[in-house]
Amino acid sequence: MKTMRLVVAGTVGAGKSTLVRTLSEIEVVDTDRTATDETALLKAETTVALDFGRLVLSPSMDLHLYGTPGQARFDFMWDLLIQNAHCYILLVAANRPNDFSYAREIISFINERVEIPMVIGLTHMDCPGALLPEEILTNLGYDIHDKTRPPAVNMNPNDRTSVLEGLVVLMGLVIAGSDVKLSHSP
Ligand SMILES: Nc1nc2c(ncn2[C@@H]2O[C@H](COP(=O)(O)OP(=O)(O)O)[C@@H](O)[C@H]2O)c(=O)[nH]1
Ligand SMILES: [Mg+2]
Repeated sequence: MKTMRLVVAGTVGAGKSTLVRTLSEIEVVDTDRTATDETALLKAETTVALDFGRLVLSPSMDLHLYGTPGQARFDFMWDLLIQNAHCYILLVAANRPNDFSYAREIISFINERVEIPMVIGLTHMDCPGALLPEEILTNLGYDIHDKTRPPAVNMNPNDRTSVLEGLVVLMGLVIAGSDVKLSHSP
């Protein structure tokens, strides 16, 4: 059995834990704890280490999903997870423009360490105040006409179909990247 490891990164409350739960076929192992800092204003629980889920892609391949903690003080976990990842999704909530610069920092953090396929998942597009995809991408530092920039996909992590659409785009990039070597499970 081959294993593909997908990291779900992004800002606090963007939907990382929800995405892992929506996709996973096993009960998710999570490390959500009561939020005690500024995160408590956004939500009661926050991920302190990781969310782990698993999805069988084919008889010979499974997908391991790793949701990262959102807060920068847990960035040692980002490092650990990303060093072993084959690809990643960066989630950003479209209705929280104040978080865009932080999302940009997360992208830089990851891209300084690894060169792996990525997709930008735009969440909360259904919420009041959601910005347009092109506005968000510009704020993340991308030229929207640049054909080499990562694809952006609208997704609601609560909706399995929309998440699978994003996953298909990402898998297309993984397959296109010839140097991706998947690891065999022990
Ligand atoms: N309406 C809506 N709610 C969302 C969307 N994405 C995530 N949420 C909600 O946002 C909240 C925070 O999600 P969570 O997965 O804990 O975020 P995390 O901090 O990135 O792990 C949850 O209540 C989700 O159901 C979206 O696209 N639309
Ligand atoms: Mg979380």
